[in-house]
Amino acid sequence: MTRHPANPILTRADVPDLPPLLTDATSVFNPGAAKAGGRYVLMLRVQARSRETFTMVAEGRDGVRFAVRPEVVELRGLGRLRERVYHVYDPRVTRLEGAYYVMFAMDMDGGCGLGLARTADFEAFDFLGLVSSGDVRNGVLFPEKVGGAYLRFERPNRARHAGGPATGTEVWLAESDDLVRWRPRGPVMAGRFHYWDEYIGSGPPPVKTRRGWLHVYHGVATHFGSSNIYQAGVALFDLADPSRLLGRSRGNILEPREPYELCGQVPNVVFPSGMVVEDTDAEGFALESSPVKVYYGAADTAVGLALTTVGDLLAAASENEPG
Ligand code: BMA
Repeated sequence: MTRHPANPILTRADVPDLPPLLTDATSVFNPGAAKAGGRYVLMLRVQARSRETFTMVAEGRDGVRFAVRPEVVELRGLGRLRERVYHVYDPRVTRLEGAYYVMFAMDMDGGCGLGLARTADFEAFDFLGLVSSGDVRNGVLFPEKVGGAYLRFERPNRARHAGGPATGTEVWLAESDDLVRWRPRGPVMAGRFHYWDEYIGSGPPPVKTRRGWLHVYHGVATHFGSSNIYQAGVALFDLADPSRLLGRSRGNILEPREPYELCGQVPNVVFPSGMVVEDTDAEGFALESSPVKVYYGAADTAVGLALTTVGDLLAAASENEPG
């Protein structure tokens, strides 16, 4: 992938003050993305100096320059949840059956869970519930039913970096009839110990192509147990049976190199979370020639934009396994 020359496309300086909640924001990162009615929309993870997390919406016409709306997203109905939610973060946006669904992580007393919200217009958001059990993160909804069921990838948190939060080495596939109650089907992709993606988790939601479900993900390399390196890679899953991994990039396709990726709240991080595919055919398959915009969090501090095409991602996903 190639970095856009305007990177980082959003920094804390772009976040409007909303006193007393938010003044002089600390960081803005890990955005969900969609193209809705000709405009590009980002759902941003904004952190305040109180270390509270807010979700904010940014909009733009060209996918590069964004204006952050001066309001905090309210998830209608979240207050009805019995668990206390400390942080809502890392939203992933999927267009499904004519609406936009946002799946996000929620930090609670018992660990991390997945929450789901629906919006028609990125103005009003309805919270649909806590949609996971156990400690899990990086939930991404498929854009359509497959074999009669709604599907998502998710990443159970069953491992831990030295001194760090719970993380995971496997992406799982889960299915649902109503988007609220989910049944895990099993692991579909594992981390490659010793190489670039030892710990893994989904990035943006999978994209339908004629050759399979194209899926950008993140991999974490532990570097002598000190600084973990977060990178982006790409995998391909079977169209009819997305539990079948068809291919996977041998190396990463984006790694921290620029100062805004190497330095920040959490150094050495590129964290892909939003993806816009420009061109699809009449049946909704992404065209191989289509430009792709990948939005990513840089060092848990700013938002970067990387450019590629569906064809280039497919080529990278057929390189396959080291080790
Ligand atoms: C992961 C997630 C991301 C974050 C990354 C780097 O485990 O929590 O939200 O960007 O760590 O800190």
